[in-house]
Amino acid sequence: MAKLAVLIILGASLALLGQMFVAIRERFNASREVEPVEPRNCHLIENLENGSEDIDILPTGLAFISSGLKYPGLPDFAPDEPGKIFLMDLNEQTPRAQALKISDGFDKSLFNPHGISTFIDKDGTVYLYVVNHPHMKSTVEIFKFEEHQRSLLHLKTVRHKLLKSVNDIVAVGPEQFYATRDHYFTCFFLTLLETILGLRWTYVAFYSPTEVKVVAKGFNSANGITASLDQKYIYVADVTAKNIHIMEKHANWNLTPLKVIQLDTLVDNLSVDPSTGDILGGCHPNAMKLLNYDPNDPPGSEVLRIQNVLSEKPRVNTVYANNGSVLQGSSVAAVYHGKILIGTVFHKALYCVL
Ligand SMILES: [Ca+2]
Ligand SMILES: [Ca+2]
Repeated sequence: MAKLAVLIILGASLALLGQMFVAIRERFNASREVEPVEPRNCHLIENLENGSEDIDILPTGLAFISSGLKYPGLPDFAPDEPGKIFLMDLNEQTPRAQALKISDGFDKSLFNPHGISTFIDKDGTVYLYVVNHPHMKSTVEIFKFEEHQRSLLHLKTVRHKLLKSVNDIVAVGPEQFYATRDHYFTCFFLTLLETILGLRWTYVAFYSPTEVKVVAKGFNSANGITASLDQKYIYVADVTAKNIHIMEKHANWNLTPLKVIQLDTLVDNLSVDPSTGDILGGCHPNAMKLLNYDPNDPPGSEVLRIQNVLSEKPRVNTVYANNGSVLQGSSVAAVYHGKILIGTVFHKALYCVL
């Protein structure tokens, strides 16, 4: 009898494990391959070899690029080098990426930049907000951009108990922003478990010097975040749920869900086309290849454009798709006057004229 009980328990455990294995493969699109979609006029950007996880382009065509992210479980080609913020002027005939100087009074040796966002104040001052992970913790660094010196002046480090495992931010004021939390747990093993179990314990937090609060919750893994051109809506990518949440923003900064755009790819960072309001998503077509990195079968890249975001039937087009032979692990895309920049978590970055 005891043997039978052991056998039943073993059988049930194996069945459960099998089910979990299938669920993980499905969640990470483990068997998906991409059909190539490659604009003709593209080239890899010199100097950007170790990631370009997030990109934010100013209305003047200056692009900020965060590079050198160290993130548990993901490849890193320069583990001993601190991260950097690069600048590119997309008005130039052949734009080059140049690392920005960072003022003293900020520990550059621990700089581990992740999501970024810019904010232009009424007087024209440009602020750059950067999610930073010194010692794998989360802070938000606020810099003032000094264009003539091509440098960043560090103003403030924001820390808060609600700002844990921060992935991306969108600045909505000189000291106000929304931030996504991508995992509930901070220990790597538990983060893996929460992904496997499909827990919906992550959220969007709002920060201001006087008030910090959770404004939207119930995401598998809240990742990229941005605002609509009119600032009335906030768009949030839930990467492992493979969708984008459209949320209405209220005067008290609370968010209410409006709709969800379901996709078949793991959406990372979002940007908005300044000329159309379309959403551009940097996506991971097969995240299993990202987590089990093999240079001989690398993770691919995919950029989607979502038109008529607020309509009943938004249109989804593929702007770029590659199996990893050119670009691996795309995490963001942003456009300016017919040009597109595509960034990656740990690989290179691509510039195309569309
Ligand atoms: Ca961002
Ligand atoms: Ca991200």
